[in-house]
Amino acid sequence: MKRRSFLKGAALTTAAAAGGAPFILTSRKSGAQTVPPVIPPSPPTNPWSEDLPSVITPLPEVSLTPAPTISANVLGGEIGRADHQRYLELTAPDKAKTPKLFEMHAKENPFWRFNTAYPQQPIWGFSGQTGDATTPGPTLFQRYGQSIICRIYNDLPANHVGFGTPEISTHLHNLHTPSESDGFPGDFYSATKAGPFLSSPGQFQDHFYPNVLAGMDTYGGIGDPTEALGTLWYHDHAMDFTAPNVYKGMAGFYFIFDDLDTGSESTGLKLPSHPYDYPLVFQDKRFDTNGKLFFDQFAPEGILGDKIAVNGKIEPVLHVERRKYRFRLLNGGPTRFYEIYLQNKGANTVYTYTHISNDGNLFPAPLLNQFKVRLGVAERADIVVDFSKFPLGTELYLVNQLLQVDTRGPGNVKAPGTRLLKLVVDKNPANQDLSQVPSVLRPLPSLPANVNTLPVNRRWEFSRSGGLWTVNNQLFNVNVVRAAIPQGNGEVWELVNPDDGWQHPIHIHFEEGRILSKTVAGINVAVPAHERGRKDVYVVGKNETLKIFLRFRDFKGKYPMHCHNLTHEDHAMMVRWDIV
Ligand SMILES: [Cu+2]
Repeated sequence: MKRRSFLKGAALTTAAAAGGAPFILTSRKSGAQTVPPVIPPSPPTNPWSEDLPSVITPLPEVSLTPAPTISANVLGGEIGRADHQRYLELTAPDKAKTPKLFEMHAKENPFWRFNTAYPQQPIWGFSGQTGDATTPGPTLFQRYGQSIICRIYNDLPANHVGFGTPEISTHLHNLHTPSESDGFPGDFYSATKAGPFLSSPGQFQDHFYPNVLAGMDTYGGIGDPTEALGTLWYHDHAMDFTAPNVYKGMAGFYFIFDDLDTGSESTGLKLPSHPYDYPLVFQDKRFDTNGKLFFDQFAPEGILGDKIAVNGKIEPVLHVERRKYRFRLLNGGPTRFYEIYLQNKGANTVYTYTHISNDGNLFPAPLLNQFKVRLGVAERADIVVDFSKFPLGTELYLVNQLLQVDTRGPGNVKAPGTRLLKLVVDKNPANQDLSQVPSVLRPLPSLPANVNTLPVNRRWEFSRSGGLWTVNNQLFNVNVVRAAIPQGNGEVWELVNPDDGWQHPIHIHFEEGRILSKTVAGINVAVPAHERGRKDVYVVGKNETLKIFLRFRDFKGKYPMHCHNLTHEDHAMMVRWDIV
């Protein structure tokens, strides 16, 4: 809180005194860099000049030295975290088994190229045990019922100059993860600094991801299979600096499979599978006149990117085969909303696809023949595109048709939109495409019979105060528990946006919830089909109130709820709630 009031307060005051010119101040480390009051547009890029890899490489299993321990191995270089909850019980053979081991390094890559028109420049990303950091970082392929330890080293440059902070707290959004491994914003660390709840700094943290399903204690085994997620992502969540750190590149995907969504085209649902199961993250970026990534981490309204990186590249190309693909779309922020269409080269035809999942959760039944999907920050959509209907040589584009001119929220939809990714259908499939999208996917968990008449347990109002962002008129304070929730509770929460200007994609960590009702200016409106399943990001539009149902099962400890507009989150639209 002191850091925020000092740095952000000072920046705002200075900016105001200087006639509104914003400053880039770096966190605790370096001097100020004055920027012009009006940010010029990003310089031109060379579209379609670089290919994305046709096949992604899953993060490999490794051995860890020193071996992982239940209590923090502080002498071995680990941060002073709390003990892993329920570790012995969860890693038993009949639960989630002995953990498989993985290792990642958060570090700088000095030679990243967002586009061939821009110079090589530093990004912050993740690598595996060896190799260069990339953005997005490595994709983890995991399975429910098989726990893992993911050791994350912080190798970021301690003497860094520029936006961002070299302390990290990596959040895996939205695995059913014990609090001490969840990447709580206050649990940031480096070799020399540690957040207020850690007993010491360190070079790495062991994250225990039990890969169990919510409802384990009531359902038994590894939990309720209707609570499975499929598409998750990890990203830095360091308090007050999530926006600049994620903007610098610190994010990646985590796929998780089970007996239904197996990751194989010959078992379970037989959805298109690796290498035809492909992640795509969209991130809005702004570049200065030299083509260097630009951000103002002290502007509480944030920065609207005018270039959209797709997997870390502006206007890249993906070569595909004439068959079905599962694309896992993610809005990686910081600010923009997207509405994604598949369009032909002449920009006069849009094609349909099958929408199978929202926020990583398969629908009970696929939404067929969809033309569009809208994504607020951190929302995910899995879509299946069948390229077999296109002749060899066809060029297609994923486009964004949602206009947005400021950071408040999206405007109208307007064709033809902005091309984000070029898809070239230039190969016949090596093998017959046996994948399918069955008419039944994953059933929804049951809700209490009286869920629609249950009283509202908590009401959260997201608004603006003194130029910053508040929840129930308060800024985030990492020490204040705004809700102490008994473990096992099911609760009804109201998310309220009283403002007619801004839209807030609200993320609640830990368990998936359900939207019970939506009202706009007091009038009940229908919940759209793709929002009727399970969710973990709830876009609260202008003058909107959402009533949601959530459960808080299996683990204890501190978790946050926050706006996932990364700038709002840092300035400080977040609350801490604890399961007790
Ligand atoms: Cu917001």
